Amino acid sequence: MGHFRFGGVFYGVVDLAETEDVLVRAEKLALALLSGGASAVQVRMKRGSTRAMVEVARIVRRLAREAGVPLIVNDRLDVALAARADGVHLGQDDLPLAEARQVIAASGRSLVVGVSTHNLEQAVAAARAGADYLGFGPVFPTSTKENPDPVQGLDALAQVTRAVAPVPVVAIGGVTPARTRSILDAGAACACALSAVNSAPDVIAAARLISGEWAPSG
Ligand code: 3NM
Repeated sequence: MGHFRFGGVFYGVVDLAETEDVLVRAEKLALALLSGGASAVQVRMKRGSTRAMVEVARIVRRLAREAGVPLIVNDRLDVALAARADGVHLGQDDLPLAEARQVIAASGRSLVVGVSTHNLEQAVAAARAGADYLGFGPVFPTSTKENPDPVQGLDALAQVTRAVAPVPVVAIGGVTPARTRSILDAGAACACALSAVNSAPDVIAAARLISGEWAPSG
């Protein structure tokens, strides 16, 4: 598969930190992110049962399909396949890319595979290994991720986007509407915000502030 193309610049994450009411929360948050113009939605559940993850992914998949945007499942290729997601996003400690590709090939399906990277070396390695897109961060300080890697900054982001082009880079970590322009100027394809959008008083409005920042063409 060639590298992936996002239809816009906001990558939304249905991040479910709690284990209560996940189905209701997932539906509500996914709807808001999609209404706010997300061009991809990821389901991220660090806690909770595998069964709940599959149910959540199915709910979000239905909404994403209606909106015409891809659903990506974080960490778990089995859940992505079971819920017929469009892609999987792998961290540095998850299934390695080559093994993930083998499992996907055996399933007879075609999935987008994104890989989280936290420095230039990891980014170049993931691009060489054939990731469809890269996550890169934390670009700015974040309090959402447990044990985040060292903050990379905009200059490192620009270096990475140049080094891995044309593989699209999704910038993550401390992303806000106000920081989106600088992120896109550094060459990122997408800005991925968790707390700045999902915890905003008006999630749709916060998402729109990011998705409205179209990247320069070319
Ligand atoms: N991954 P917020 S930073 C999930 O560096 C995640 O790869 C990161 O949350 C990475 O937008 C992060 O609230 C958390 O800072 C991003």
